[in-house]
Amino acid sequence: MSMTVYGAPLSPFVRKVCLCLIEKGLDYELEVVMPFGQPDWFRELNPLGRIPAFRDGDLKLADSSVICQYLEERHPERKSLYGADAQQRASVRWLEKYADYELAPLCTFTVFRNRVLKATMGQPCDEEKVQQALQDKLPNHFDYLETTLGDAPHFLGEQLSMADLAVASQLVSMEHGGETLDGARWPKLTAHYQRLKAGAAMQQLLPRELRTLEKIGAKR
Ligand SMILES: N[C@@H](CCC(=O)N[C@@H](CS)C(=O)NCC(=O)O)C(=O)O
Repeated sequence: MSMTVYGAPLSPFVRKVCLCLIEKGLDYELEVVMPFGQPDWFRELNPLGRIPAFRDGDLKLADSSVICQYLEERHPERKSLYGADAQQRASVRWLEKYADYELAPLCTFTVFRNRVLKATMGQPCDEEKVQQALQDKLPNHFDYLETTLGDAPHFLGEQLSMADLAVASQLVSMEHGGETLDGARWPKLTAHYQRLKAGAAMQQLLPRELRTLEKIGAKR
């Protein structure tokens, strides 16, 4: 039986889980559930009411990192996305957490929410907050990621991991909000993002995301 991801295609956490499934070559269905005004049955999948939630047979899970770590352990025969040893697994989890808890509040919950989501709810964009995120807060995070990446193609070196997918997922949301990385200031991180964005997994997801953006009338 195929697995089901519950959530909206424009959520970076849903995107991260879908990228993980695609990279592992696992079949799944996306059942669209919006982050607000969810149906009552969704609370059974995630009592916190956040997307994504996930079902594999009788197993119900919530939280993108929990879901991706489950997929990693449930399918050891598939490509590993958490590294080869304890040290690599720790760095992947650290960077995944960094993306989810440091980048997300800025890239997604500030830039994307203000520039895209608020308009769909008839609310004004708080451009001051967006500029604060872009000018005062995000540069330190991008400096850190640029240094951590170094000259390697991925955060773990040659091997793709959830660290790459989690960071790129947030940068896609920022780009949906009309902002891209400054390639002159963060050349390595920019090249890393462009490679991931052009990759087969992201290309399976982006056309649908762009159609959704168009449908909700987002200016890009
Ligand atoms: N740590 C969670 C974060 C999920 C999350 O915040 N999802 C947002 C949408 S991008 C949401 O559902 N927000 C609705 C809410 O907080 O009520 C994960 O990794 O899955």
